[in-house]
Amino acid sequence: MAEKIRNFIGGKWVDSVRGLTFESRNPADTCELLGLIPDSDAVDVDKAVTAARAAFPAWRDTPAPKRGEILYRAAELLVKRKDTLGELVCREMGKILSESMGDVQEAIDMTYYMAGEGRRLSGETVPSELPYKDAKSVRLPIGVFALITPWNFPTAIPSWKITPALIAGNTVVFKPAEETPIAATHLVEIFDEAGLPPGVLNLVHGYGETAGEPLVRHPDVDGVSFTGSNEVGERLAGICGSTHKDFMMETGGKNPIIVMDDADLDLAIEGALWGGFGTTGQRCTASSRLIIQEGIFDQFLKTFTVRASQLRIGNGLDPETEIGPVISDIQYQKILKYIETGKGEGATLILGGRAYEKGDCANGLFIEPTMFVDVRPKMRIAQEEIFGPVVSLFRVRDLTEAIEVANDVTFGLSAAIYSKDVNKTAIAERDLDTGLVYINASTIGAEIQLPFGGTKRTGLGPREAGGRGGALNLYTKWKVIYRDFSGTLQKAQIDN
Ligand code: UN1
Repeated sequence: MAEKIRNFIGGKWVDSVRGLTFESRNPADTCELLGLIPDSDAVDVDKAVTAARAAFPAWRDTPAPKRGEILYRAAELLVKRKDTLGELVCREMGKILSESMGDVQEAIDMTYYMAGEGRRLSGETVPSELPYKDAKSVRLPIGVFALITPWNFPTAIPSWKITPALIAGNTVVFKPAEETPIAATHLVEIFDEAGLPPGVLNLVHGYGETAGEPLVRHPDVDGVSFTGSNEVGERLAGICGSTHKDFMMETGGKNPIIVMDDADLDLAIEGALWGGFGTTGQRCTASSRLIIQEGIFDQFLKTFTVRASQLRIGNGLDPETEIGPVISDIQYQKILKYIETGKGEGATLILGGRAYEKGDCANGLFIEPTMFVDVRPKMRIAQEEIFGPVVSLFRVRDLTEAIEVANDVTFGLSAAIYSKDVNKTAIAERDLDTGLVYINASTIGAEIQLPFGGTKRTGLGPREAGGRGGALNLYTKWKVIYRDFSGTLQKAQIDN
C-alpha cells in the first residue's frame, strides 16, 4: 500500500499548497509504488521558513543540555525502529538490507553523539594581557538552516546535518532528495515524537528547482548545508556567496585504492570489492579507481575479476544479495552512458558493462559489476564520478607513480593504501591529497566522531560530522567577550 506522505511545517503534517504529488518507487522493482509525495514549491518553502524563524528565539534560548535530552530521546527511538526504518531504506533506496541497517546505525551514532555535545559546546577562556580583565569565546547558533540531502544515505546524511544544527540552537527546514522522501519523513516523525517544539524542524518535499533552490534563495534562511552533485553545489555556493549565507557543500569523489606488491592480496581484494561495488558504487566514498603496482597486477586482476563476477545481484531484501539496484532511471542511463564513454575512449571492458534483467530483476534498475583496464588517468571514466558499480584499474611502477595517479583528479574525498611496509603507508598518509586516508582498509567506512569531507572540488566550507573540525563549525558562530572589571580605562596593546 502506497503511503500518503506530507510536509511537516510548524509542527503540523500538511499537503503542498498547490496539491500536486510525485511518486516514490522501489528501484529493485519499479512496479512497487511506495508513496505519494507532496510536490512543493516556493509557497510551501516560505511557510516552512516562516515557521522556523518563529521557533528560533525560544529554541536558541533553550539550554543546550535540554536540547540534548530531546536528541537523546530521538536516538533511543531510532534504536527501537532500526529494523523497520532499515527495511524502508532498503525498499526506497535499494541498497542491501545490512547496508540499509548500517545507514540507520550511522544516524543513531550521530544523534547520540550530538546529544552529548549539548553538554560540551565549549568555547575558550584565555588570560587577558591586562589585569582585572578576562577574555572568552562562546559558540552561538546562527538562525534558520536549509538542509538539502542526497538519496544515497537516506537517514545517515540527514542526521549529519539535522543533529548538529539543532544541538547548536538553530532551527531547520529540511529538503530531502526526491528519490528517498519516505525514509526522510519517518526520520522527522521520530524527532517530532522525541519532543521538538513546533517549527524547530520542518520538512518540505520536492524537486531541486522548485523547492530546493527557492529554499536556498529565501531571504530568511541564514545558512545552507548541501550534499549532492557538484554542479548543483557550485550553483548554490554562488547564491549563498552573493546573499551572504553560511554555506557548506559535500559533493563528489573519485576515490583510489593503492595496492602495493607487498600488500596482503586477499585483504586488498576484499577491500576493493567492498569499496568498488558496495552500495552498488553509490557512495561519495566508493573506490572507483584501483591503482595496482605492476608486480601484483596480474594476480590481483585475475582474482578480483573472478570475485566480482560472482557477486549476487538482486533485491536488497534478499539476504543472499550483494549488489542492489541503482537508484533511478536517470542514474541508470547515466551509468550505462559512462560505460559507453569508457569503451569509446579506448579503455578495455573486462567485466559487466550491461544492464541486468534476469529473473526477479526484470522490473528493477540493475547494472552488472563493471571493470575497465587500460585506463589512462586523463580519460573521463578516470576523472568523473560515475556513482555506479564501475571500477577502473591502473597499473603503476612504484609508490611515487601510484600517489601521482591517485592525486591526479579534481576530487579529494577518500583514499586507501594496502601495504605491509610501514614507511610506504606513512608516505601515502602524508602525500595523498584527500580528506580521509585509510591504511590497509577500503575507502569507505568513516565514523561519525571525526570530521567527514574532502579537499579540492569535493567540498567547500566546514566538514560534516563530529570532532574538533566537524559540523559545529558550520552551525555556530563565535562571539568573543572581554570583561574589564578594573573600573579604570585600560588600553590593550598600549598599556604595555
Ligand atoms: C557517502 O558516501 O555519501 O564512509 C557517505 C562511508 C559512510 C558515509 C558515506 N560512513 O562510506
